[in-house]
Parts: sequence; C-alpha cells; structure tokens
Amino acid sequence: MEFNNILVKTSNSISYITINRPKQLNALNSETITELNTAITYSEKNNEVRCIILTGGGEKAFVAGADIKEFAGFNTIQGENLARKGQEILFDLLENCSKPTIAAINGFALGGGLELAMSCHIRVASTNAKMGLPEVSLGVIPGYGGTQRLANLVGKGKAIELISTAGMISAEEALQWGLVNTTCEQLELMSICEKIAIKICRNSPKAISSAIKSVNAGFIDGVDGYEVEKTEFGKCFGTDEFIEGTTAFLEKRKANFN
Ligand code: DAK
Repeated sequence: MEFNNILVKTSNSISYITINRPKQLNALNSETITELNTAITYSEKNNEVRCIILTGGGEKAFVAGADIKEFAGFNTIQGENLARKGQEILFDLLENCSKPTIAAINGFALGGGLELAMSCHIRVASTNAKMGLPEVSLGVIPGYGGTQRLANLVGKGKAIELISTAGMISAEEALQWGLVNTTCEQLELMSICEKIAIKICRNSPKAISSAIKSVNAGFIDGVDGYEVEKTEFGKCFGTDEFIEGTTAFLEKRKANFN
C-alpha cells in the first residue's frame, strides 16, 4: 500500500500507523483521514495483526488538529458533511475496531488530534504532550465526536471547562483527569505501548473483540450493554479459542491463540 501522509508497518502482530506530516504538526487533512481509514480497515482484516498503535511523526506532535487551512472556507453544509463523513470513516471506525487500538500521544494532541486519540481504546502520553480541544477559539466546536467522548472519559464539568476555555492540559493533568491511561518519558513511549500490545497479543482475539463490543455498547443510547455482554459471552462458548483457552488451562500450559 502506498500512502502520502502516513507510514504503516506490521511487526510481531502489531500494526504501527504513523501520521507523517511533521512539518504541519501532523494536522489531519482529508487525504490523511482517507489513508488512515484504508490502513485501519486493512489492519483490522489482516489476521496477522492483533493490536494497532497509532502515533505522530516527529517529536513535537501527535496531531495538532484538523488541517485549519482545509476547512477555513467551509460553509454550514460542507462542515456538517465533513463531520459526518470523518466521524464514520475514521473516528467511529477506530472506536469500533475489533482489535485494541493504542494512541501513543507523543506531543500536541489538539482538536481533531485529541478526538483521534479519544477514539482509540487506550491512550499513553509522553510527558511533553499537551492536550486540548481549542475549536471554540476558531469559532467552531469539536466536530469529530470530541464533545461526547471527552465528557464520557472525564465527566461533563471538566469536558465543558476544557472545551469552553480552549485550554491545554499537560500529560500529568490528563492522567489525573482519567483522559490517558498512563504517562511516560518520550523516549519510552513506544516501548510502553508495545508492552501493553504484547500482553494483548497473548490473549484470545475473538474474546477481546467481544469485550470491546460489549464495553462500547454501554455508551450507545438505547442499547443495554448488559444484554450485549450476555450475548457476546454466549458466543465465546462457540469459538475454537474458548476450547483452546480452557484446554490449555486444564493441561497446565499456555494457551496458543495463533
Ligand atoms: N492545521 C494546519 N496547520 C497547522 C495546524 C493545524 N491544525 N497546527 C499547526 N500547523 C502548522 C502551522 O501552520 C505551521 O506551518 P508553517 O507556518 O510552518 O507552514 C507548522 O504547523 C508549525 O506550527 P507552529 O509554527 O504554529 O508551531 P508552534 O510550536 O509555534 O505552535 C501549536 C504549536 C500546536 C501551539 C500551534 O501550531 C497551534 O496552535 N496549532 C493549531 C492548534 C489548533 O487550533 N488546532 C486545530 C483545533 S480545531 C471539522 C471537524 C473537526 C474540526 C474542524 C472541522 N469539520 C467536520 C468540518 C476540528 C478542528 C480542530 O481540530
């Protein structure tokens, strides 16, 4: 696969996707969004991949937002259309991905960049990272799910504070707020993400997929997450991985889910 704005490699069952526009602080333009859609869809379908790590190229930014140059001239219809399309082909795709996705936040994660990180299942931030949703300073609101996902992650009060002040918080504050899972020095960022990914890769991919679906269900209006959990739990009993997992336990050996 040839891309202009992202780098993709797979190694030891981990797909590494790097947004690679460091001169523009990895700002998300529509071509990058489309390329990310292709790479994530491919990684999800590829049986070799068990986990996806998403990061930004260079040392300064994860993603400093949607590309302001691109949407500056939009009207109301174009704005709404872009929000709908972008949410569907990238942000919802990531959130509903059947394989765990980890955002390695290596610097600025602003606007669409923080929305991208919040669409991932797990977030690890390096200590130099700065996070915020500064859209209201540009006269718009977060349009890629940020108002919803931030409030889900940190609560309504902190979400409205961060959005309406257009402020930025440090990695340490983000950890206190529950916005990121953990923090580390920038040099350790990829190895910390890989440690998490390696643990994930040892477990049943089908069970993990069911768990992600069940957790996500609890955040969908009108859907009973407990019901989804029961159904997904039942489905696990019909998988080869359930047989392997339980047999391995009884035989006192490690399960092999390859
Ligand atoms: N878009 C385009 N270019 C960007 C950019 C961005 N978001 N962020 C940085 N750049 C570019 C700068 O223009 C500069 O390019 P040159 O001038 O060198 O050509 C280069 O990256 C380096 O940036 P700086 O020189 O500004 O670097 P500094 O270290 O001085 O400052 C900064 C770093 C992150 C504080 C600063 O770059 C900054 O404030 N960037 C903008 C942050 C921001 O406001 N991001 C956008 C948030 S709003 C929508 C859906 C969603 C959205 C919009 C529409 N629709 C559905 C329509 C979401 C909007 C957002 O994300």
